[in-house]
Amino acid sequence: MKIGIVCYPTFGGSGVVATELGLELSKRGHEIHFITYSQPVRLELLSNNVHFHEVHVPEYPLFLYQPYELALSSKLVDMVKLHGIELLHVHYAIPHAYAAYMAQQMLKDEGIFVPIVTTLHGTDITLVGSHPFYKPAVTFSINKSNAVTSVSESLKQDTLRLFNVKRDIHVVPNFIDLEKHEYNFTDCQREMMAEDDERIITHISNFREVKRIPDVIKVFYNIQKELPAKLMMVGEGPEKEAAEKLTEDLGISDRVIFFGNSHEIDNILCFSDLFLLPSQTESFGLAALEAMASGVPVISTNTGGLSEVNEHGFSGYLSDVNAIEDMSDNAIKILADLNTLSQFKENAKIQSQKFDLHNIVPKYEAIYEETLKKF
Ligand code: GMT
Repeated sequence: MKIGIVCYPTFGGSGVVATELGLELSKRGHEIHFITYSQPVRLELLSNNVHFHEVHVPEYPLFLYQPYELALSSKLVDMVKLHGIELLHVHYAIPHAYAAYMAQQMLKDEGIFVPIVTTLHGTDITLVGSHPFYKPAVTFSINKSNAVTSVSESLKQDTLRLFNVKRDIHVVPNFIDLEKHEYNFTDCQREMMAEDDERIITHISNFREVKRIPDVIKVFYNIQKELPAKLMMVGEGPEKEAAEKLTEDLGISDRVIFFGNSHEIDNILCFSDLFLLPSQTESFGLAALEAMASGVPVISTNTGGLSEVNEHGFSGYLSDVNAIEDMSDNAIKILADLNTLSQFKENAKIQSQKFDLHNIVPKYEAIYEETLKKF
């Protein structure tokens, strides 16, 4: 199949999933066209069946806001015509599903029909999408898509609760390439980061409010009172500065490393002992899955889709949002004893196998085939 993929090309989970999906589909013989405003961060290699088409938004002084949706829908029309793209798979409803629908209508006028598969990722539904400002456009875009998928059962239920959706929603969980995470502990130069007796705790996110960054620091503060430990904070975002200040106020700044955005996530996870994800809401929690695939147990909240990813008492523990003491106690329970820690590390790997890309990507292929058959 010739598939056009539209996504946010940044470090966010939806862009990562879209990119990994495109790369795997290309290995399975499909021709993939990424159409977005810059080359997706995890898209390192282009080949004869992986293409990237950049959407330019010409600056025009009359516009206070440059119209990205317009530029995207025009680019989609051009690329479908030029490359014979048979199906558009758009990740994140806003504004991608909306722009794809406009492109579909323009193409229809020229006698070309291209179906749209929309994947809902989370914040497009739970945070941004349900805002009264966007709700009519998001409802419209979901209902006009030819197939809709969501990354967890919890997100599907949220979508049905928050929007008047008339479409079936297929749950296709996020996935992981397990081969990429087959590191040996000795490969990752742990000694550069911490002493042998120190435990390494890691958090990776885009440091938005929804991630509850202060809770990460507070849980770590409690852990390091009981055990020698270091905290690796990976990512950039609006909450980062306040987090740095909090570590100083708590007198633990010498034990916390802020990496910023990193292309070495696999390496950081390789030397980590525990992953913290105390989010307010999380439709799936791809970062937690990546951690588990690297053998890192997860302390998370029990919100949204996290309980579909992290298994309480097996791959880690789940607590209520804001339950700092409970999260700290659970973390210490895992970290204090080396046998317990290695059992949880093993379990985390086993849990991640449920999301093996070889089992999940065919689900998308089946949806594409079924959708194409209808038209
Ligand atoms: O929250 C983020 O880190 C970014 C956001 C995005 O849209 O890229 O992530 C959402 O999609 C990811 C991929 O499906 C999920 O793993 C995240 O849980 C989800 N974020 C939220 O629901 C807050």
